[in-house]
Parts: sequence; C-alpha cells; structure tokens
Amino acid sequence: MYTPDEEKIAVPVGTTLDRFIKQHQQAFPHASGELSQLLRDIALAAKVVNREINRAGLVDIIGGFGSANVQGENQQKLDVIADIRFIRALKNGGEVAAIVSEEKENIIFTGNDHGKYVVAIDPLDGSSNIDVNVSIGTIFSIYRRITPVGSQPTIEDFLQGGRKQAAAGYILYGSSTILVFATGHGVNAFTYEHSLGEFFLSHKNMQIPLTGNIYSCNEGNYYEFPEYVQKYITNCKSKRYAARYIGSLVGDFHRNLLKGGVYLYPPTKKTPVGKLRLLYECYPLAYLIEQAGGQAFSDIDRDILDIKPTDVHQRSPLYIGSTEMLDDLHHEMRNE
Ligand code: AHM
Ligand code: MG
Repeated sequence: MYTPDEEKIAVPVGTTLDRFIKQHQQAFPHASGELSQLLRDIALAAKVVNREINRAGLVDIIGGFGSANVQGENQQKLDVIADIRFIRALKNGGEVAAIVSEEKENIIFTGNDHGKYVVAIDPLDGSSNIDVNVSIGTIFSIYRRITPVGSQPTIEDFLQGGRKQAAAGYILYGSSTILVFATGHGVNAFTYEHSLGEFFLSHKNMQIPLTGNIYSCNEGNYYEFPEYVQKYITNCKSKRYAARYIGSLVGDFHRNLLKGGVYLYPPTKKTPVGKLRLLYECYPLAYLIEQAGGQAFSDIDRDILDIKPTDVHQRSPLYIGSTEMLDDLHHEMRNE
C-alpha cells in the first residue's frame, strides 16, 4: 500500500484510551463492560474539568466559593465546579450507584440502584494551588458494591478496605494533562491531546524506581513531626537528596512515580491522625504504587491498604513511594 518512507510522513497517533480499554476488557475485574464504561465516564469529566481549569484566569471561576466543605476547609470555585462535573458524569453514566466526595459530607445516591459500583473521589486536590497556576489533580477509587444490586447502597459499600478496590487512579492537570489508572493489572498513563480531544497511551505498565533521591513533605512542619520522620529527613539531607514539594499530592506523587522518591505526610500536632483522607487520597495512590512496585504505609504496621476504615472521610498519615527509601524510613520507625 504505502512504502515505509511514505508511512513515516504520517506519524501514527497511538492507542486511545478507548481502544486500550476495549483491548484490555478481559483483564478488568468481572469483565462485563460496566467498569470500562465507568472509566470512560471519568475520562469525559476529566476533559471537561481540564477545559475549565485551562480557562480559569479568563472567566470568573478563580477564588473562594465563600463556603467550607465537610473538612471545614474553604472551598474554591473550581473545587465546586469539579465536584459537579464528576458527580454529573458518574450519575449520567449509569454504572455508579453512590459516590463519596471530599466536598460532600453525606453519601451521594445517584439513583442508579442497578449500578454495580460505588466511587470515592477527591474531585480537585491541591486546592491551595488552584489560584496560582500550579498543578492540581483528581483522585478516584472504585469499588464493586457488596450490597445487592437493585437496592440502595450503604456506607458498607465504601468501607470495604483498600484491598477491595476494583480500580483506582488520578488525573494530573499539569504541564500536560494525564490520566493514570490501574484495574489490578498494572499501571498505565494516558496523556491528553487537546487538538484531538483524546487521551493517548503514553506510559505503559509503569514501575517506580526501587530507590530515588527525592523526598517530598511540608518541611515547615518539621518540629511537629514524629522523631523517626525527623531522623529520616536528616538522613535524606546528609545523602544530599533533593527536597521537592508542590503541595499537590497528585503532582508530588506523579513525579516520584516517574523519578523515584518518597512522599510523606506524617501526623502533626495540628493533625495528629494525619491530614490526608484515607478513602479518596491514600487508598487509591497506595493501590497504584503497589502495582507499580512501590509501597505505602501509615505507621509501623506498614500497609495502608490493610487499614479497616470506619468513616468515609477519615484521615491517615501517608508514607508512599520507592520501596528501598520506605524501608529506610521503616527502619527509623522500628528503632524509635
Ligand atoms: P486538599 O484536599 O484540601 O487539597 O488537601 C490535600 C493537599 C494535598 O494535595 C497536599 O499534598 C497536601 O494537602 C498539602 O498540605 P500542606 O499544605 O499542609 O502541606
Ligand atoms: Mg484533597
């Protein structure tokens, strides 16, 4: 048909998210198509939110919304917009029976009682970075419900524990927009191509380097950190590691996933149980990191995915990243 030289003129565009999902359908848990559709719904909302974020400076959607969310934190307008967009997409998609959102105190029932899944989501994470053009993200976690399909879901559907996640992922709205997710068979990333309006497979089967030289934490809280974290940070400095902290979990996580590193949000005096939310911040990233060959723990008991949750908005300390770096931190914990 065409010679190899002719073929080279038109560079192939690559694998779209849609084609990838179709090709890997059999590898999805329960493989009946609903989870695939749910991921498509999330991708659609991500495109819309990406559009809103990109024009944020042009229209009046920067700044505070004038209310506080369930955590008592001031909501930004974009927080609210992202919340509406994701919830609407998940409701309209039909596969999700209920949603827990960082922005809403109570479980949101979608009315799709025949949906087989429930979703926990932080629609826009890194709120303090929204107004200043710094990377922000969306984090999501998907469970197959345990209550009978056809009935109204209950809180138990959300409190199954991190190991029961059917899929999890995030969207990073950064120098480019990237959707990263796993369904139990490795972590893949899809970069958004604006002009075509499609996500394309860009990072296949991602693995975090076993070790790295980046540590990410809010060092302003240093004097409030437990002693083992202080010691660990001192070790990082003595090894001349790089301190890199955006203050957007998704951005810090993504960089460390690619380059090797560790992210720490220890308990502090202000937040003795940690700041980050277990269901829609810690669990999904822990699920991804495990499949990418790293680890995540919350205390000496190591594994964050094994924590049995009791509340949909509960918080946890988080240490996540390259295995060998976390082994060093764990060593400091044991010696305390
Ligand atoms: P948010 O959900 O209100 O945006 O809070 C979560 C964010 C994370 O993205 C980030 O890693 C952390 O809070 C930053 O906290 P701090 O400003 O205390 O360092
Ligand atoms: Mg958040």
